[in-house]
Amino acid sequence: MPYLEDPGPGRGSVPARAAFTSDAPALSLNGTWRFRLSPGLAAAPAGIEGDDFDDSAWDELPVPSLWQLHGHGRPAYTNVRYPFPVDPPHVPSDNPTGDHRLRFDLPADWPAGSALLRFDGIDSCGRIWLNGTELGVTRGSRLPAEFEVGPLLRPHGNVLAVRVHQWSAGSYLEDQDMWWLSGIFRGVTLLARPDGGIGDYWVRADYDHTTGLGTVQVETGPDVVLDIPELEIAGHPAGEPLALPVEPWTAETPRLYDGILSTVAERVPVRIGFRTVSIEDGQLKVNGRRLLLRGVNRHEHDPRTGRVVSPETALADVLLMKRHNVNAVRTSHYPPDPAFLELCDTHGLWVIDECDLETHGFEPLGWAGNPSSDPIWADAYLDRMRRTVERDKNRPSVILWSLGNESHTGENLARMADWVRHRDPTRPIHYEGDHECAYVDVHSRMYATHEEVERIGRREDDNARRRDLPFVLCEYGHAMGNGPGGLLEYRELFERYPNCQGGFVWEWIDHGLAADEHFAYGGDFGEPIHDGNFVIDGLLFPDRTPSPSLAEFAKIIEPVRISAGASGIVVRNHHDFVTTAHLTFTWTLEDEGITVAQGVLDVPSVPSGQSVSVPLPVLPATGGESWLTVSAALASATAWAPAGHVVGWGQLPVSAAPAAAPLPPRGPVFRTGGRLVLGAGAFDPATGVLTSLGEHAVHGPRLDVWRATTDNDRGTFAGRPDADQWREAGLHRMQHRVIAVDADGEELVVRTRVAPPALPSGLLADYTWTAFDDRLRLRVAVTPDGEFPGTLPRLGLTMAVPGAFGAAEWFGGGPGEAYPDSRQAARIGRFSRSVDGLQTPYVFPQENGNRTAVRWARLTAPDGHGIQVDGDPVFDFTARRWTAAELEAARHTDDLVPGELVHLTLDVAQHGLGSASCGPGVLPRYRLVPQKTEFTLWFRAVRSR
Ligand code: IPT
Repeated sequence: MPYLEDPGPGRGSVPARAAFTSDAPALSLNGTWRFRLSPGLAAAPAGIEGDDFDDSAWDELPVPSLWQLHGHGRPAYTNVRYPFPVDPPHVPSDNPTGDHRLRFDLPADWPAGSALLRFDGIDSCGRIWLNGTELGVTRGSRLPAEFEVGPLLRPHGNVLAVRVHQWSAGSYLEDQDMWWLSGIFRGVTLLARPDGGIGDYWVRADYDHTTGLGTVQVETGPDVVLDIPELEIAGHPAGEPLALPVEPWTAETPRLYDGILSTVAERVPVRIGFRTVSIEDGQLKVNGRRLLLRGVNRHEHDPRTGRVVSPETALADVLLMKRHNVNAVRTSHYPPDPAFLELCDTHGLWVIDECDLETHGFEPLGWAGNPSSDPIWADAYLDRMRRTVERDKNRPSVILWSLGNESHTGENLARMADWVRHRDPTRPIHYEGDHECAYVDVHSRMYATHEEVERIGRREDDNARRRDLPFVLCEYGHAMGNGPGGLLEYRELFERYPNCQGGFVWEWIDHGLAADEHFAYGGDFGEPIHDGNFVIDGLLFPDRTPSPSLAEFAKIIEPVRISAGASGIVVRNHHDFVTTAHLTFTWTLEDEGITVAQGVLDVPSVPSGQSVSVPLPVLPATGGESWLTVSAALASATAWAPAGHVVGWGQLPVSAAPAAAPLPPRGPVFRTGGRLVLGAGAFDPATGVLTSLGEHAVHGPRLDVWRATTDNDRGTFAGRPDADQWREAGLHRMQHRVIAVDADGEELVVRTRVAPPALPSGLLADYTWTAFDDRLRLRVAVTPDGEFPGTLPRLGLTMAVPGAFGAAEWFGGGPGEAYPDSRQAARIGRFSRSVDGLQTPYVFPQENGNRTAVRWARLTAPDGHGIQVDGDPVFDFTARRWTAAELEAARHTDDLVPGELVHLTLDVAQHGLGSASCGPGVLPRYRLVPQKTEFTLWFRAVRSR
């Protein structure tokens, strides 16, 4: 069988073993290689393995890299569909083939004897030669392969040739939702293997929480001894169990003991974490405690290098996760670069380590021909699982093995599970696709609705086996574009039902690729079939700037929750293990958003799962609306954040805004110069629309219910998309009919009907303007007229103001955007941003930037002049340099071109966000159903203080 179409594992490599470093010589072969891309195997040059092959005309390419990101070929994105005919195990003859060559010398002191050439990842299939001899073929892109090369090495002028094919039989097993990219994308290393060295090892370190004793026993070769200086262990025969009092490893307390495994020939540094994973009473536990997984799904992604992720980038991910209260990672959907897992050990993250396996492209075919149940693939499945487990078995952070993703079910998966259970009985098995839970230890679902999670929590599942297993959502909270909404309600379920042990938000980072002035997504490279921006669904933007959803998630999963109680401040500790002794509590009193007093709050140490109530501090009197903010921060620096880093906060209302003294209205309305004038406002007599406020030209406010649809508004997973219903109702093109402009008294009353073309239903909107001192009060009454179906995107006003008003300041919810079902991260305070800084740059432009619960907002020009809007009591607003229609039409961030005006939305309500791009829609309580609504806003021209 031609090797490209061989459904089995690769060939020629040595048995899988743990990833580790030692004091034996090692030579990194990363760097600049020679490279040539051919359109297929037939067109590839012959003899590339030869010493005298002339590659001087070839290009240079860094290794590791993915060649499509270095000007050879183009990236392509599909989610589920294979971009080639489904004809397993065959692949197209037009199979981009990248030949890589490196000439290298050995260091002068390189020892004779055995040496392994290690490839940490080649996508998708590599054929390898050293000094003219073929070593073998790799498959399993995100798994290592090592080849014995000792006898082939020469001191100088070694020639390593690697022929990499974009497509191989293995591609059928690698249909993950991500870019199709090819190359030697992880490190290449030459490792000297001393005689009598340590070929492989497995540090099995358990912790007995009932006795406080750790047990360590190393499965390795003969004559290996273990030293753990910190525990005064020296020269212990590694294979013999050792029990001693230790501090356990948990994601909250990532306690590692440095040790050394040694033989006369080799020393291997090891970091030992003592912990025991178990399933008891239908709950997943570590060291005897139930876990609540506050997790994310992490793909390896860098906007410039794709799945080539540097150690710095891996560290950035871990630090960002830890600083946002994330405690778990699912390595969707392949084992990550090994460096990432070491960071998880060091900094503390629970890991589901997932095998490199997905055959999702068979789903649209009704799973006909799915490799999971076809014996010709059985060895490949087992090989992938074996290489995953052997590589990562020493990582205490790994608490579950996952067989893969979206590969339906079948005998090959069951065999993988059998093998794991036998090889590593210490870690339970996860695989979402085993719906009957026939061969897994954990019940897992993706994107289940709140109702379904609730049923599982109540143990109402009619499948008895499933009912008694711990439950996790391996994917939920699809973070595509603006959203998700509804995370809070999932948290409530995880806290209510002990068997519902949390989940993993889909997903950590947008896979946008850096293009000239924007981030590219599917279709931007001319792919004939693609899935557009479905690859842009992370909590981070592609450049790793947090999107608002990460702040929201961090707030929802905060490990310490602070709230108002009957007799003071309630502090609840939601850590799974630690007390609050490592935290300092401080309070700040703000009067209308200005700090007037602060102090330290004395909070006794709270054990995990418990709460205390502490009295309010003595507070000075305030004149305006005031709030007490209490924060819990790290008392001292950790490896992942500085001292003072806030892990949780809460706000308590202290005093309300004083009631304003009633003022006499300042009518009547008069006509002058073809305008209607009332107080500080001038109006168009025909339309009743405000045209100036003080000295400033404005247009509007007028009723408006449209928003530039979000990915979730357009999402199809929860039935008919809201956006379709809104469009069908014509909400994006409402027309205004002026029924009457009544300017005869103290007030200006404008009656209108706002309705879509071609339809009989509409909204009656009455605007009543009254002038007081320098302010105008606007009362709006909205009444649905006729059968108004479904929901509205938003309900409020739009208004255009001069483009010079580029600075915003507000008192209300902030600092970030918020929507009804995604507003936990918004606190009440006084914030300022430029208008440009109010925008959230979603890679695929859409509604964004809404500030909620706003008491007042001011927009001013550099000279301090501007306007202020006051709520009665509150409103939501956005301010942008383009209209909602322009935002809706944009496809990339740089399509948004600032216009001459600033467009404001001033809303009484917004429809929720939901998660329908891949999950449930907006929960009933957050749906904006049209009904008779009245709201009031105040307007005035200001000069900022
Ligand atoms: C699920 C996949 O497991 C994941 O890889 C990703 O594609 C995600 O959806 C959507 O972004 S698959 C599923 C919802 C059918």
